[in-house]
Amino acid sequence: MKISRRNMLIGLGATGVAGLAYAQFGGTTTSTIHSTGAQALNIPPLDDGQLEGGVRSYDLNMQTGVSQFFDNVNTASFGINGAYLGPTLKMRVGETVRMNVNNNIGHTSSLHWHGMHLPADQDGGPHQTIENGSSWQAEFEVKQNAATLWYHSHMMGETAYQVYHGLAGVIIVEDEQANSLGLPQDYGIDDIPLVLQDRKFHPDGRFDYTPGMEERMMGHFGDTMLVNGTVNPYFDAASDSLRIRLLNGSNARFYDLSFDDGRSFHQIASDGGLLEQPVKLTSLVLSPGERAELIIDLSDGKTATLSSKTPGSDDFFSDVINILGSSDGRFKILEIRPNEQRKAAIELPTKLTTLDVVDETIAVKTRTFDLDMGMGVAMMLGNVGDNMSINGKPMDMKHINEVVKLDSTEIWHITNSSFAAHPFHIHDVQFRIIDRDGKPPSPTEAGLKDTVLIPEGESVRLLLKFTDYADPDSPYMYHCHILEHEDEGMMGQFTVVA
Ligand SMILES: [Cu+2]
Repeated sequence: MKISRRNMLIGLGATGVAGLAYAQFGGTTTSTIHSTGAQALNIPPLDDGQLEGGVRSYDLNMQTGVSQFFDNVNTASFGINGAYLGPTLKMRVGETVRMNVNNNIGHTSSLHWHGMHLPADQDGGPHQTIENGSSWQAEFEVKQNAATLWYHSHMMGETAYQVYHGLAGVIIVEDEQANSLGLPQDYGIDDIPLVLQDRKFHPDGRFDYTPGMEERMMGHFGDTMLVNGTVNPYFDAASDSLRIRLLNGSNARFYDLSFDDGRSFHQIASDGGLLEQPVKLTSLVLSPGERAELIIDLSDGKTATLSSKTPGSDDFFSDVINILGSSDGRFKILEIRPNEQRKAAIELPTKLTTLDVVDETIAVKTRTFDLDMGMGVAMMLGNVGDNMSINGKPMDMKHINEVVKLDSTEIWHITNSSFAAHPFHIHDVQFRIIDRDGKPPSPTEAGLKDTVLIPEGESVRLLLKFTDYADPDSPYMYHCHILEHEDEGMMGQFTVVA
C-alpha cells in the first residue's frame, strides 16, 4: 500500500502537527529564547598545515568547549582546535597530506573527509573510529580538482548528535589551473566560507538536540541560523567581487537561497570543483552536505542580504506549509556590507575549466538504489530504524552491499520512493549527473558532485568512475545526508576491488 502525502499528514495530525510545524517552520533569524544584535561574521582560522619531509601535516584536536552564540549565554559545544567547528584546511592538488587527529570529546568519534578521493581506510568513516583519549592518523594524496570540501564526524549512530554540537570544518583544495583564473582567493577578505546550520537552544543555553520520533523521521530542524557559528552575522566586504563558499552543514534543512533585493549572482563551482562556465542565477537550492561557490557583485555599494526559504518543490514539506498556511521557513543568512575602499571587481572568466563529456555508453554496469522510509504512519508508532533503508536494507556494519571493480565506470540509478526528499552522498567519487527523470541536469548541477538532492518520487542517474584505490577489506559509504536518516539506517557500503 502506498501512503499518500495527504494521508501521511492526517497521520501526523494525530500525533501533533503543531510540534512538527514549529520544528520545521518556526524560523525567524533569532531564537525565540535568546537574542543578539548583529555580529561580525566569524571566519574560521585558515590552517595551511606544516610541511614536513614533503608531507603537509595538520594537527586536529577534537575537543569540548563553551561557545557564546548569544550575548552572555554559554553553550556547551564540540569543536576542532576550538570551541565550535574547526579550522579551514587549505591544501594543494598533488600534495600528500597527513591528518593527526586527537579525540577528546568524551565520546568515540571519527573524522571523515567529505568529497575526498582517497583510500577507503583513510576515509574517516564509521569503520575508522577514534576512542575518546586516543588518536588516529590519515594520510593520502590530494588527487582531484580544486574544490570546497568539508570534514565532519561520521560516527555510526551518532553522526547527527556530534555534527550538531560542532564537529565539522571546511577544506579548500587549490590547484594551479583554478588559481590562474583571477578569481577572488584572499581568504577571509574576498573569499569566505559560509557554513549554514540551523539550531535549537534550551532556555539555559544548551543545544536542544533530543530528537523524538518525528524528528528522527523528518530530520531535526532549528529556529536559529548559525553561519560559521555566528548568529545574525554581517560581513564588511572590501571588494566588489566576493567569493563565497557555501556549505550546507545542517542536519536536515534544505535552503533556497537568494538576495532580498533580487540581485543575480554567479555560481562558479559545485561540490567537486569548478563548473565549466559561470552560471548566472537569482536563487540556489542547497541540500545537506552540498557545497556551491558563488561570486557576488557588490559594485553598486549597496548592502546585500542573503536569505533563505524552504524550497517550494512538490514535496511533503510544501504540503505541510500549504496546509498550515503560515511561515515559509525564512531565515536571514548574511548581511554583506560593502565598505568604502573596495578592491575593483574581477573580470569573471567565461570559461572556468573543461570537464569530461558525460558519456553513459562507457558504463559497464548499472546499479539501482531505492531510498525508503518505510510506511510513514507505521513509523510514527513503531521503530524508525527498521524502516530507514536503501534497497530494503538498513545499514549493517558487517554487510558489504555492493562490490565495484577498480577502473570501471558505472551508472548508479537512485530512486526515491519515499514521501520526502533526500540528499544522496557517495564517498570517494566525484560523480556526474546523467539525468533526472530522463531530463538533463540544470547547468548548476552539470559539474562534479558528491551529494545530489533527490526529491520525492524522482529518479536520478549518476555516472561514476572508480579509480586508483582498491581494498576488499575497507568499504566506502553511500547514504542520505539528512543526518537523522543516516543514523537511522539509510546508508550502505561498497568496496572497490582490483
Ligand atoms: Cu534522507
